[in-house]
Amino acid sequence: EAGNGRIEFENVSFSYEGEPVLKRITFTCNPGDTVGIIGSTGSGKSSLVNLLPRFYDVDGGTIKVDGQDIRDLEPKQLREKIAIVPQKTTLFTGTILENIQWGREGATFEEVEQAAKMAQAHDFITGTPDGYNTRLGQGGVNLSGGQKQRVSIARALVRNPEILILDDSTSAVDVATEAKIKEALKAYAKGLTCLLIAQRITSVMDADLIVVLDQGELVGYGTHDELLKTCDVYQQIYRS
Ligand code: DUT
Repeated sequence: EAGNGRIEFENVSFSYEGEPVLKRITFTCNPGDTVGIIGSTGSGKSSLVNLLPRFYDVDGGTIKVDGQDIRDLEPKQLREKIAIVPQKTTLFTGTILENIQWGREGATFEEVEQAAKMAQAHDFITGTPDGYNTRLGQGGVNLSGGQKQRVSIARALVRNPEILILDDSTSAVDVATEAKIKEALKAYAKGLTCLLIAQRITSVMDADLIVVLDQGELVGYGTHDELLKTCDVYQQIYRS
């Protein structure tokens, strides 16, 4: 019954230095679900997702992945299950291919291409002078913000995770392309649980579940339609 990519937060509390940033957060993501996370700046969205790869550990409560407390997983197991595209993503001086392979150097060209297609990066990559062998950075090509974000998503996908975390990773991508990325993630054969932090409400409206954070508290948890009826904070975000 513990399927692949199930996430359970149980009464999770967290603080950096004293000041509580997350307060008794409880929610569950089912395998294959896309879960949107929304809330004003500083509400704790990044902190919440950064607990999953154990960039930080909880002060109280438990986070389980596929039924196991993440503190009981080997770092290697955790890295195989979870891929995160951080808010500030970094591409290095090297080819686009090398940048996508980073973290899984053994990935074949076909795997890289498949990941790039899902991330809606393949078309602009093949439009650059040397395609996947185009060099980025110093002495090479500079990509736009949205293109960099898509290469970063491809880099996460090539690792074949069960859980993909996108921390504001489509903020510079246009709405139509973002929709295509989300479609591709949904269609992914193996199933992929996706946590999607976004500023735009349109980015999360169609998610299976939306988590609404406000000053470190979970103030809403449901679908768009449910939250419009039940969650003041969500209504405010929707109207603004
Ligand atoms: N915070 C720290 N240290 C850090 C990161 C964040 O003290 O290294 C604080 C800032 C804020 C709270 O934690 O008061 C939550 O920050 P977080 O970045 O998790 O919030 P967010 O909802 O992701 O904000 P944004 O939408 O601006 O990214």
